[in-house]
Amino acid sequence: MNTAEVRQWLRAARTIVLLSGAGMSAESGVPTFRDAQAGLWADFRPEDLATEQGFRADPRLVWDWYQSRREGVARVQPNAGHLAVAAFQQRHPGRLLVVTQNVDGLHQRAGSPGVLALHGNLAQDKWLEPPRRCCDPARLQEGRPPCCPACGNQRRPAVVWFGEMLPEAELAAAEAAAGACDLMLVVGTSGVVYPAAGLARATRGRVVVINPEPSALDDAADAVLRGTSALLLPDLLEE
Ligand code: BJW
Repeated sequence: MNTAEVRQWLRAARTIVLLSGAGMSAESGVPTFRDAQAGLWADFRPEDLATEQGFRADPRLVWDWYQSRREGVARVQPNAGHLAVAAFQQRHPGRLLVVTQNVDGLHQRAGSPGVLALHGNLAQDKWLEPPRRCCDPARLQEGRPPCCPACGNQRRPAVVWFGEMLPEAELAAAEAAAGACDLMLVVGTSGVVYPAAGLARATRGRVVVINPEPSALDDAADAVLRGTSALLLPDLLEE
């Protein structure tokens, strides 16, 4: 399968969903999760960092890890892949929807409208426990993590950890769009985390995987393009 044929599919597709994962932001300098050497989990077990139990067991460790990622993301910029997607959306309003597992906000910063962020937002916090009357995000006791000075309720990153439900409205909209689209671009994801990965298996349209390495969704693809998102997307989406 070559890029010319995929470009033809893109031209013919009335509705396109782009499902992105951490690899989409790799060329911006954001580490992926599962890269054995440089990945975000290279030195940790995922359940120690990306679960509520992990946070409760060591809130400072998890808070500091997210703070360091926030600082990292604040220093980087959307790459040529993000920008090509946003430019395509501007030229073809309503034709391409971005559904992302990423929490880094780079699609949004590139100018993509209506991004469905399935795993939350790294830049935001929320309460660990349901907020009580005393819990006011404008009046926090500083700390790692900060907390409510009256009851001690802690702030935590507003991301979706393992075992937690995805935001209902975003997931429902993503499922509807995936089910109905003519073409799905699956970009930079290992395809092992559900329900996001299931979107690529539930579409009635063609599936194109863009990834320099094998992924768990290759078997669901009509075409697999072995290359990086910042190189391939500008080429595919130029018209
Ligand atoms: C490039 C590149 C370049 C590199 N260009 N590409 C069905 C079956 C089995 C298990 C489950 C199931 N349904 C649900 C589950 C449980 C669980 C799950 O999926 N577990 C599996 C891992 C086994 N799912 C959940 O718990 C979800 N919740 C849920 O289902 O709720 C209902 C429920 C509740 C209670 C009980 C049961 C069900 C929630 C999942 C939340 C995932 N959260 C994280 C952390 C977010 C916060 C944070 O950022 O810290 O989301 S985990 C992490 O993985 C993060 C990512 O979004 C997600 C996906 O990772 P991604 O993006 O694919 O990154 P990598 O690193 O894996 O891959 C990068 C890829 O890029 C690689 O392929 C590279 O080759 C490639 N690449 N450079 C293009 N330049």
